[in-house]
Amino acid sequence: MPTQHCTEFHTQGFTVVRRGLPQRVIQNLQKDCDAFIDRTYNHCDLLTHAGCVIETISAFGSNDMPSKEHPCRRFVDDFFLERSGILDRTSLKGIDEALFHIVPSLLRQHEILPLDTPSFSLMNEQYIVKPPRSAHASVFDWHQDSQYMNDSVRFIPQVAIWAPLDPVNEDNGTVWVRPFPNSHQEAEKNTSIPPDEFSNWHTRLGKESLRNPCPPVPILASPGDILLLSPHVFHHSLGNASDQERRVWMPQYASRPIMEPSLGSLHPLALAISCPQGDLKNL
Ligand SMILES: O=C(O)CCC(=O)C(=O)O
Ligand SMILES: [Fe+2]
Repeated sequence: MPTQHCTEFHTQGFTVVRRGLPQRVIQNLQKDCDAFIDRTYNHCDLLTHAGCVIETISAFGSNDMPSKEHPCRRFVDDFFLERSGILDRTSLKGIDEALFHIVPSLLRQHEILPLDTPSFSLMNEQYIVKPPRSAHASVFDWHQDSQYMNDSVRFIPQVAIWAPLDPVNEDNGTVWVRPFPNSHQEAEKNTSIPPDEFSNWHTRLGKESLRNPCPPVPILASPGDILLLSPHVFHHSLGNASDQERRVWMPQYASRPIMEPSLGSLHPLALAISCPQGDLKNL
């Protein structure tokens, strides 16, 4: 039997797992995010130059950005070595736990991505930070995450994790998601979908949601909660009208490594780091 999160993800295009990340991991992510925010402001404006997006492996300043073929984009040890310039070892362990154990184990538990592949990978990691009082500027227009990808890679099954590090609501620019249509009919079906049908299924529902849009729902959530988003579901967010920062951690995973289509097997689109197998409890 598919879990409720599995059913929701494959019928609505998203699901929220409440209290999916423990408090101590949240604290490490907040600390890490703050270090990246400082680092970003040292060389550019987060809002006007970076569009509120901090890609963790690229946010080292324009001169020392790791190239596409740098091993930190493919191997977990090199990834953490690169990031160790930002954070102490203990905090990095918390990030490691979240990125490579807690979230992958949750995705396996709820069968969000096909389970038959050993090459389940982290494909990107970013913080989305909306500065205080940026209501008119920190807006994300309606989009599907897959629309930014080349056709040859957008059909690889993927999921975005959107995990707030501050409470999020309509006032501080939370994300609004437009559920796929026909949720009720689709929910009747067996939603543990075969791996090779993931993308066709979600692509079809994404297209249908253009023809027959459902009302969007705001994601009201606290640190620890995790929104799982299909790459084919439409979403947007308004600006941050509050007087506090709105920080979100957003790693993305794929059922296999996603490489730059024109450049071959050594050049990830962003990251292509295989996740360890097994449950957290077995590690
Ligand atoms: O955090 C947000 O407000 C939206 C971010 C988003 O949709 C994205 O980066 O693709
Ligand atoms: Fe998005």
